[in-house]
Amino acid sequence: SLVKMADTLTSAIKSNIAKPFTVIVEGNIGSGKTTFINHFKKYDNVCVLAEPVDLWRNCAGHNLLSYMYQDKARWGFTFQSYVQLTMLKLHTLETTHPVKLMERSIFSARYCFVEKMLRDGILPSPSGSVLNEWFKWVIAKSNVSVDLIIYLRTSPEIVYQRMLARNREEEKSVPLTFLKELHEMHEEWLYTKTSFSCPAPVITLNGDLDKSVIIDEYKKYESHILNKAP
Ligand code: DCP
Repeated sequence: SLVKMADTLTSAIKSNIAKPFTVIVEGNIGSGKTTFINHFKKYDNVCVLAEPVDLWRNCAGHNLLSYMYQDKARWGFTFQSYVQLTMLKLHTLETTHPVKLMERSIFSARYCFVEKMLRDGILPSPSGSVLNEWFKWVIAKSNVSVDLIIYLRTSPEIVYQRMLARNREEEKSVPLTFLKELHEMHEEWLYTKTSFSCPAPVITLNGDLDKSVIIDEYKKYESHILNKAP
């Protein structure tokens, strides 16, 4: 009947809104996440959520990213607390698109960046605990589920050169050693899988490849990313 058809349609729309096939793109600073994400803007079945860093540069006018790099001990907690909120907003953002493509996630924030600050003693353990309790509550209570992780795997030396070339004001003081350590955080989580659990299967791409050739890499996995794999 017509009523039944309408019901089926409504629930189909609802389930689509509630649960698009969600892909997160991860990798070191300068690994090419933005380039990757931009490639998929041309597909109208994909909701593309790029550049969360722009949000972190403007929290009611405050550039938290800049504060954090200037004084990690003073602003580390504030910054990561805001990152966690912005990521939660993006994870739970409703869309009618069947695929949602996100740059970074609440997971890399916790497992790579907060974890690094904790290990370095930059984030005092009580502050880390507060962030962690928020994180655990969010994971348990909201739908931040992920279906696929694209890991842009890179060499620290290469992303360091890219970071220098990009010349982002806030990142001027970031040394190669930091990128090496952050690389290890990503490796432990997504490659050797020896630190935290992965929220989804991982596809690893060679992020060292130059912009001009990496598009071919994307294409190899396009059907997976668009959830059209046979
Ligand atoms: N950052 C952080 N803590 C987080 C997330 C990011 O300190 N939880 C910092 C690291 C960078 C900046 O924010 O200085 C942006 O990092 P991303 O790796 O998220 O973004 P990029 O623009 O560097 O990615 P890409 O170059 O791969 O497009």
